[in-house]
Amino acid sequence: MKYCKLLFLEEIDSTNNYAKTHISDIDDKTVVYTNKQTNGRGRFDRKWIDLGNENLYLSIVLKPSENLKSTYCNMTQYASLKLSETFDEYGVESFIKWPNDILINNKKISGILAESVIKSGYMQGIVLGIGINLNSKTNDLAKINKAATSLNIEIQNKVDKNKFLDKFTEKFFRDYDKFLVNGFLYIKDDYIKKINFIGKEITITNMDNNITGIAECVTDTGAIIINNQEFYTGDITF
Ligand code: BT5
Repeated sequence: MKYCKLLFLEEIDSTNNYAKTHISDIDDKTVVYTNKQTNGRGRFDRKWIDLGNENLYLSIVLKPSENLKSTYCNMTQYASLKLSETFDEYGVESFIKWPNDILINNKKISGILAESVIKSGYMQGIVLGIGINLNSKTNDLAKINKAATSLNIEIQNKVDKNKFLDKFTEKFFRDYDKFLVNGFLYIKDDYIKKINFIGKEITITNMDNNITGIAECVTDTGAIIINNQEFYTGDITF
């Protein structure tokens, strides 16, 4: 693994919690991962369900310099593109459900939780938490409150977890420095190919507000335009 450092924990409440608490002791470009996550989190205090130790639960710790902070808000988009490109290598077509899910056959296979760590008004870094279903049982997936899938089911074969981690981290870090400097524009064309709702009517839910309209485009800074308004966060349905 030449692209990043790895920090393995056998069991932890949440790799994001661990990375945030210990951020001062963790180097830039470190991937914290675990076999068992007892209290995995999604956005807005939702849960990320642990489906066993053959799946991936990881947090990438990033500490870019102050002058590159404007790219922070596009980090989830960058990670989702690199994840989707990793799935390509397994011969399955995946889509990015903006802003933070990866879907295969309309079922969620991966989710991303990006959190900034700010101490005394100073940004210490960003923790990109990612859950990826690699080897899960259909029965366990059925217990999740939304349609979910796992790579072993899609390719009808067991997935080597370490190989997947290797492929993903290589993809993520190979382009990361260029992405930091150039921002969303650097990935815009590739990103747009991986989303499937431009030109369709979508509803975006943002802080309990629903806005419905045609998703017009993605801007050079990664926002979605609906009804002439820019959105960087929210949940979409279409
Ligand atoms: C996310 O939130 O999708 C972000 C999930 C991030 C999880 C990783 S695991 C490593 C790191 N440490 C953490 O504590 N978290 C990160 P959100 O968009 O809010 O989606 C949450 C929803 O996804 C839940 O309410 C369920 O509907 C669904 N879900 C939960 N577990 C799932 C799973 N294993 N597979 C597919 N869908 C799941």
